[in-house]
Amino acid sequence: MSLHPFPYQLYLVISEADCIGKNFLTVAEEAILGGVDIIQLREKNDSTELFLQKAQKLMEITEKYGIPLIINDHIEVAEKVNSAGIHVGNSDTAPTFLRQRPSIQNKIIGYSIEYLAQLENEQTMVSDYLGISPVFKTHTKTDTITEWGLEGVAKIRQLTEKPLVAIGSIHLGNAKEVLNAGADSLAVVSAICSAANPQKAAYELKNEILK
Ligand code: TZP
Ligand code: MG
Repeated sequence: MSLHPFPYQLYLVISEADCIGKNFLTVAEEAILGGVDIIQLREKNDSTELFLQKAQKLMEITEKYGIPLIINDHIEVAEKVNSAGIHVGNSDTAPTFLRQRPSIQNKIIGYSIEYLAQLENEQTMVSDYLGISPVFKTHTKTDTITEWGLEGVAKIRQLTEKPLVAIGSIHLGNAKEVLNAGADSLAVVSAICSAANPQKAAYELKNEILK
């Protein structure tokens, strides 16, 4: 059983590099004002120190609005900012390890599903939510294995009762069909970070989810 319910339907994954020409902290705040329910900070190339600095600044904003902050795959940063959660992929630190680590074990643990056999492993069992990664081909992350498509989302839905967070080229035009296929939550980078008006983009996505 999951320790955490997962009432976060619109999930922003953010990095400084994905917010070209904008301040990522401003994008995050606007996204929250537009209706984002949860934010993950995903910095793949930063030193621990830089990642930590960004996480601390972002935490000030997420705390102000009572929005959970998830740290992508960096235990030390997650511990130091006391994030609400941590998200790991298939080749990162194992969720079973995270569940045993006192400073992490009560956090929300997210785990990306890149192939079906993962659904049978213990990592899936101990995770609070599963990322369906990616649903559609995306320029934002290119080292992916399976493009699940809507059929893949539906198949995963049949095989698990864990909350499912869909990610990969999700936007206003396909949001509803991804939800109808069985996702509980939609995670986006570009649809909000690259939008001319991130607040409006978040608002429209949230409205589409709630429709
Ligand atoms: N994991 C799977 S796809 C992806 C991540 C982090 C990137 C999604 O970005 P976008 O711009 O919403 O397609
Ligand atoms: Mg990772």
